Amino acid sequence: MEKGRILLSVTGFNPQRWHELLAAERDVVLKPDSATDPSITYAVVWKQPPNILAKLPNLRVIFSIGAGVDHLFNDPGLPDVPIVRVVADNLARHMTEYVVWRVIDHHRQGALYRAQQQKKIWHEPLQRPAEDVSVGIMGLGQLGRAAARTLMGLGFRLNGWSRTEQAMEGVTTFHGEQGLIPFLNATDILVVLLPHTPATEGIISHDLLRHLRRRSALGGAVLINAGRGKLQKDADIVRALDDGTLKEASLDVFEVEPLPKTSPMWTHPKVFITPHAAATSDPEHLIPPMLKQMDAFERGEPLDHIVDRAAGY
Ligand code: NDP
Ligand code: OXD
Repeated sequence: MEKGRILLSVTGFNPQRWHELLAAERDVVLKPDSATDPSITYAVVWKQPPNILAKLPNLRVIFSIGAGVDHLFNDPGLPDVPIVRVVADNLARHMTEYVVWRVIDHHRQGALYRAQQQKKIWHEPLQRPAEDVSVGIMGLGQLGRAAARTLMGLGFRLNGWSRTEQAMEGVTTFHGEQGLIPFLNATDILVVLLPHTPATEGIISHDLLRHLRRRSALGGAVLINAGRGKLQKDADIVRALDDGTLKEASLDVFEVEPLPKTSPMWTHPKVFITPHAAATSDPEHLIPPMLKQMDAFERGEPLDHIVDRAAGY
């Protein structure tokens, strides 16, 4: 098979570096010259405009620029070719940093110390050890497992929830609908690393949050969402923070992004916000394995990290 051409289609950020690295080895089209460019074999995409892929007659593989592929499924004309998503140590480390940063900040009472500093208060609050705190990872996949491993090393107790039955040493695992409430009941800090699929949309509701452990070593339950904004109901989170169902939240993702200026989350004293920046795809690390996969595909070898379309991730 000949070296296939690539369509690079991105919205929301400047793809210059992605272009340079891909173009070092292959012919790259930034905008298809014609809507039906027959020379394009691969598409490398992040939120591509709807229906552009459907018009490429010889498209063989779609590469998602992110680990999440919900951005692709928004396209009503998504062709029926394999979709490869990002699975990379670099991304997992990046996400682990974010999760550990937020877990530690909540555990070590960062918000309280920041408030004390504002008022020049010298006071040491009671600090419970990590072993008294259970972190529940919702979505025990590539990123959830990486974060769990590091948190375990810090002494936290770990629970994990997945769609299918999973095992991980040192982690108490739960799965499926029947495992959800027991998982929440055993969790003080809920870390959401699920994909956005029809089954997970809106799952982080007030009703779900009220099942978290209240008698917690932290003095209340904590939510950290670095999965997707559409997993959560923003208004329910605000309600949960206001009525004490949640003590604090760290949110990297929101129902609408960028988070509208009118959102009460921006100024909520119990919310810590980052702008969908928990683990940004880094072309320097992600392009080389992508190009390797294209070479392997052309030698007739199987692709890695193919999305299960029926499951939606
Ligand atoms: P994986 O596919 O490796 O893991 C997904 C996990 O979620 C699996 O454990 C899976 O269960 C579980 N899951 C999926 N659907 C359900 C369900 N209906 N009920 C229960 N569990 C479910 O994904 P990654 O770990 O690589 O990535 C996770 C998500 O993180 C991405 O989809 C993306 O949305 C988000 N992300 C966010 C970033 C950011 O910067 N904020 C950066 C990168 C990713 P099972 O094990 O049974 O398959
Ligand atoms: C991803 C993301 O899915 O950056 O990789 O959100």
